[in-house]
Amino acid sequence: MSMHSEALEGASIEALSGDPLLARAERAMRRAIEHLGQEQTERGAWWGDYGGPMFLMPMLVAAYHYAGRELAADKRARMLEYIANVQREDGSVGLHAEGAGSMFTTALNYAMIRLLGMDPEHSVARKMRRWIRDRGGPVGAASWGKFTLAILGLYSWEGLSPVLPELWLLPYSTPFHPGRLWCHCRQVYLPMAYLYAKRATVADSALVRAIRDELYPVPYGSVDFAMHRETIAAEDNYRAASPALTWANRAMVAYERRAHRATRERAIAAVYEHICFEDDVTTDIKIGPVNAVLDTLCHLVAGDRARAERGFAQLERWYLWDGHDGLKMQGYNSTELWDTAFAAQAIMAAPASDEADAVLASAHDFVRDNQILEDVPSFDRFFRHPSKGGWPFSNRPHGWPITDCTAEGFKVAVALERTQRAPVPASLLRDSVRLMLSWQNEDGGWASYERQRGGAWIEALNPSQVFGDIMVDYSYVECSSAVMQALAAARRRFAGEFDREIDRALAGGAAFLRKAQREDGSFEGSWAVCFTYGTWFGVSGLLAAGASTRDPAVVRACEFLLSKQRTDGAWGEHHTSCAERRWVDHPEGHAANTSWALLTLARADSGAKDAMRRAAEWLVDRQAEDGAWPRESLVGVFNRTCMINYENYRRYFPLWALGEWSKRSR
Ligand code: LAN
Repeated sequence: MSMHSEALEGASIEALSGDPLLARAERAMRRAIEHLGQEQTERGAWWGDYGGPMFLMPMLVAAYHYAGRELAADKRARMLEYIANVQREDGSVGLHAEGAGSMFTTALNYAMIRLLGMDPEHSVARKMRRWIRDRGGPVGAASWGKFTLAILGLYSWEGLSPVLPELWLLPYSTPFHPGRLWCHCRQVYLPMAYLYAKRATVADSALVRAIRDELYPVPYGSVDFAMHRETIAAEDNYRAASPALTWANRAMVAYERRAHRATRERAIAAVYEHICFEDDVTTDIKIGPVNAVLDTLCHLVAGDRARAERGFAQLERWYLWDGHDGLKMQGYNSTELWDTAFAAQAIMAAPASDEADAVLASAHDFVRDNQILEDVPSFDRFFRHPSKGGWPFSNRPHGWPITDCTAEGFKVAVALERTQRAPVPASLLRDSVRLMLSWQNEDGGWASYERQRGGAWIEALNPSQVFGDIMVDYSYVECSSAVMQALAAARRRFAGEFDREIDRALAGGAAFLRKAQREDGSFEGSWAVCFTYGTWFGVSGLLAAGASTRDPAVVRACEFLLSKQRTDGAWGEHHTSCAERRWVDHPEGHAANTSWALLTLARADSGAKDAMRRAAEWLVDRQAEDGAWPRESLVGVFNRTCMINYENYRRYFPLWALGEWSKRSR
């Protein structure tokens, strides 16, 4: 479209509304949709850089090294470029790309750059090495770091707390049975138990011996590793060991000395069966990046070359991403369903156009074609919940359904049902409703993948040191709210069919959200930074359950947001909000934070018209030439401490917020 006609159209809107800001917002939305159209993949999806965590790629490179596999030279070079880009001034590497240095990730990335062929005298290597050695070396790394180094022959298995495969032989009634753990935790410790039991270690080599000498400030042979099981660098100690964990670790060390051979063999076989099952139900993609690597290593150890091959093929196909700052390993196999469901809803909130309709039609088809159609076989024997009717975070080949992804997929499927030639069949929508109902927890909320199966007390046994809240699948504000919004849509769509069940579920959900609201009116988010994100979900969930915009909980939430607005109209929250669990100002306004706050105020019909206008104006001013918003600091998070990049949030959340705000301001 020429500048001239754009100006003319803008003028006509301005004339209609008499409000130049609304006209500018409308133009911004049109450009944002155009940009989204250009970014949409052939399959109708959006998919973006999902890097951030800095412990993933070293694990991948360790697996390549173990297998004696070479990564292509151009890939190796781009990986090294990435590390040079995220290395901190002081030489360290953070747990995530923007975090302060940790021994866990600095030691692992040092091993990685050396395995990738970087010269030890390269300035990147020299600075990193100095940081590690000045702090006593890898004996202070968090447990997953020591574990990976042990596989590489850069740490001794003696220096680890055991990861016992025998736990998988316990009856499910045991309160800490692995089947009760959060699926991501369970799927990480599953292959770890196998690799630990096998003490799987790469063959000794001159390179390994050289890296040992470089990493440790004292001769490697002189380190008494058994003395360092509980050693932890201050930088890595987010969750200090509880007395219960210390006791459990010591008990396991004692057990390990006397482990009964036949039982150990039985346990290894049971664990390996679960690992193969995970291959089979995820098209070898696996639930997440850590078990994608570790399971593949297990197949190498087991000598199943075919499974190992398939594992490597899927790792390269799905988990590697060549991004703006280098080649990295992603936190999931893709972000497609999540991004597509949000982008579609953002576009639907904006003024309609032919271009928007075309983009929506193919987005719809992607959502339709990536719903999960079947439960996994013998799901209960493998501690899986039913899957039929759910949606995953990424795509159907991955296959694990998630509560809030199901909710967002369902919302899009229903919203577009009447306008599409081949919508999701009603029977599959019903399956989805039943699945969402089946996921509700006793506390009224919804967790991420499954119902909560174990008590929160198990968190005292969290062995990771660097992550918070990984042991069981807790109810989350975001997941609960998303499902509640979807159930409210289902109640309208299937009037009369599920009314009683849905009403009961919504009442429980609302009770959970009210309890989760903090003194200051905010809701804490768990999967993005932090209180703007959580409050958007908290308020949207309450409204979906029928709360009025005058409800004191809604009003208090808005007051909280207004108290955090910056003088320039934006909101900006620093990622340390998540670890510290209190609001921490970001030095700058952030487009995603601002969008979530504006969406909340608009939906809550807040009287703060001027505050909303200033937020909208900030967003409009901030839009970049290409129709997106500029890349800002990382805004995704998991387990309180680790940031992750949602590249597309800057493409659709501002659009969504401007859409909902302007609709209500006309
Ligand atoms: C994800 C990605 C998706 C995300 C949302 C759907 C956005 C969220 O609303 C619910 C939680 C979920 C499913 C989620 C949980 C934690 C994950 C799986 C990740 C952030 C992607 C990577 C992360 C995983 C745990 C990384 C491996 C590290 C461990 C501590 C096991």
